[in-house]
Amino acid sequence: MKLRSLKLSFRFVVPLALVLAMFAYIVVPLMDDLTVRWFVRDLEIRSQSLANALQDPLLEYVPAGAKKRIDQLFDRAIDDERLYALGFCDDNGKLLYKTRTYPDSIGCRDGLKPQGPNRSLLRLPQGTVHISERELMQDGTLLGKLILVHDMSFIERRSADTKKYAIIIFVLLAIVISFITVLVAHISFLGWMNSVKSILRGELLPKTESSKKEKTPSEMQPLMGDLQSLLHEYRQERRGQESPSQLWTPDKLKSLLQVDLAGDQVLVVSNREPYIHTETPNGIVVKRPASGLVTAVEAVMRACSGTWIAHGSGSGDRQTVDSKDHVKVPPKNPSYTLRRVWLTEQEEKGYYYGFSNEGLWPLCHIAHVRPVFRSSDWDQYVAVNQRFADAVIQEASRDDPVVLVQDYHLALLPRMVRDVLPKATIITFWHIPWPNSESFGICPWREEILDGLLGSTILGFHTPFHRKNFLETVDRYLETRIETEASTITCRGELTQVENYPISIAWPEDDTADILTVEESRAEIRKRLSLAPDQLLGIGVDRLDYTKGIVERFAAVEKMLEMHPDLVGKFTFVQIAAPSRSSLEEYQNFETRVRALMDKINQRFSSADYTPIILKAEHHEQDELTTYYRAADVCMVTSLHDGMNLVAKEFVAARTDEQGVLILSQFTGAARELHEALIINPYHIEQGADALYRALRMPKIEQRERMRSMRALVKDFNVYRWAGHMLLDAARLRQRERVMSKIHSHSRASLRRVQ
Ligand code: GDG
Repeated sequence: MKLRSLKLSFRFVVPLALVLAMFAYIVVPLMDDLTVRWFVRDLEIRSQSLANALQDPLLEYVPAGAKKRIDQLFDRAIDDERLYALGFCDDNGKLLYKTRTYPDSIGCRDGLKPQGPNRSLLRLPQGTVHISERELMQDGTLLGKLILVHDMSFIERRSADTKKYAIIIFVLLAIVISFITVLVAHISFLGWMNSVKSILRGELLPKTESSKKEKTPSEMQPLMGDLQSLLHEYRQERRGQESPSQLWTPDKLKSLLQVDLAGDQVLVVSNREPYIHTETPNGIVVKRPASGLVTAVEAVMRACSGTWIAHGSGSGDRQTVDSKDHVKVPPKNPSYTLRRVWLTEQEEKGYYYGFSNEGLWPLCHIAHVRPVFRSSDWDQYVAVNQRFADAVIQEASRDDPVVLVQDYHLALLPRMVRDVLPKATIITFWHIPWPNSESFGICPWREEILDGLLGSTILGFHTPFHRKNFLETVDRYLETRIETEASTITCRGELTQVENYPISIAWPEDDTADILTVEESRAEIRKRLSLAPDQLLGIGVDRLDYTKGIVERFAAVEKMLEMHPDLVGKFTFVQIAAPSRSSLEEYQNFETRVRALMDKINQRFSSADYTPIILKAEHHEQDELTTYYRAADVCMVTSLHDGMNLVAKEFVAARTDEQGVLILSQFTGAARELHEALIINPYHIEQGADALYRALRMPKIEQRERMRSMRALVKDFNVYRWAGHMLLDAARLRQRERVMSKIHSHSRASLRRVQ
């Protein structure tokens, strides 16, 4: 405290001292010089008038040699206290008459050199004097010259006094100004602090855009937006961290639905269905597709029943539904209804492969693949969104269902449903990143997409960054009212709450008896791949997609083997790559690149019984994936851009032994939560290689510390919490809407009574 005030006074005193010094050494001498010049000019005028007055008597007395009269004349003249002495020299330069006071050294001024800026000044032992002379002429002949000597000491005295007073006045002024400045600064600071406090307490939060300017002090307005969004993020994070010890479970989610959304109908709508029935020579088989969305939402649906509306994409799908296109799932333990929507090949091509995956997918991911937009794809996208919206409306057994809309395939659906079911609570979750407003501007139908999404009651993203990008995009392209602090957008008179809800996975329940333990998994996978029991194993699990950084991952493996040849033969990397969107050329090219790089690396390092990279480009069952996660020493998630990435969380959840290292791309949403992973930039190949080596050499104790911490986080922040928070927010909004509509109908009734 003392040090701070010392610093403050130092900051204050030093500039003041500098200003004073400048004043004393520059301003005061200048003032002094100016004053002297003024006085000298005065004295010269004065000397002229005196000489004029003395001229006539002298012209009379000098030729007459009247010394006495001249002495009297001179003595009378020097009665004036400032005129110090008078002298008269003849035309030969001889001093004829002088007063007693006349300094001998002046004589007739021959050989005298006056000093200073004013050549009329002369410094004598008795003080500085001013000398002026006047030639006396008679009938055109020079009679002599009159020398007038003025005392300058009074000027020096005055100058010294002026200096003194000027410095005193300046010091006083400086103190007064400083005091006023400090006072004003203090008062402004207090005012500013009070404004900040009011904002933090929510007192200055505007209810409407126009009141924003009225209420907020002008100096606070530039800060308002930043403070509000910081506050929002802080509240969000705090809400996310509230009582993490209270574990969110399927039961808790169920009771939330019963209590807070009592009796409300839950409908999920997504493109991808959670179960695909496929015809095979051995009959129809059912599979869970490789999709992060399905992984997350399926867990929620198991907990809350309801109906899931999705595209029936399997060859055996039609055979397995009833007359209403319904089928009960999961097949082993049915707990909710799957309603299938049928699409023609042309519709699927335009809406799914075209607009969604050649347009929106690359548009939203920074993976340097150019989006392609075609009008014909857009037409299909609009038509198919309408098809799904119709299915939602058909499945709705009441006018206010809770509709959970999933992902970028169905951006127009919220508005379509809202138009028919205005009371529905529509929660839309965008599973992929949202780009910045400039990038999004590339989409030729950007306004339509934004308007479609704003039909939602709640719109969710994984991270605050994506949420912010969305708000900025809407701000740029649509006429709406945006409340940054509350994170709401009002469009066409309806409010959309935009939030970040980081998605997660279902924390594995205890009844996993049929899944292999870590020890069994290690042995099983090594045996299956013909590896030595102590072989170091790395794993990657992804859809075969260019956003997942598979090429960069392989390059990092290659670099690591190159830098650490001792690990050649001892380390194997297994890439599980579920086929995805393989009818698109971009995906086919990507697979070719992946395979070519793998072949190159394998050729470079393999031997008779060693292959560094094994690619399993096929679909795997979830339990199999868990076995791989458990068998691995390191899991590499190197996405170039990813909304969240659930593989990272699944690996952590599978490691009941608290061992294994996660390498995680900084460009995933998961990197915001799993800080104990080795976070890398996947574009930096050496960094990836170093992380891989470090992971393979990491002491068990460090692995445990990191894994334990990540497991605690994923356990607490599981998918039930994700869904729970969205549904709780929806319940709150529904409650508010019900109260408001009651108030409106009461006030309408009273109005009618009055009329
Ligand atoms: C999107 C966003 C976001 C993989 N292979 C198989 C298989 N998988 C499963 C994994 C995991 C899921 O697929 C992949 O999830 P990701 O999150 O990694 O990625 P996306 O599919 O791109 O998901 C993503 C996610 O939505 C959720 O919001 O995290 O950012 O891009 O669960 O285990 N599953 C099966 N067989 C496989 O061969 N059954």
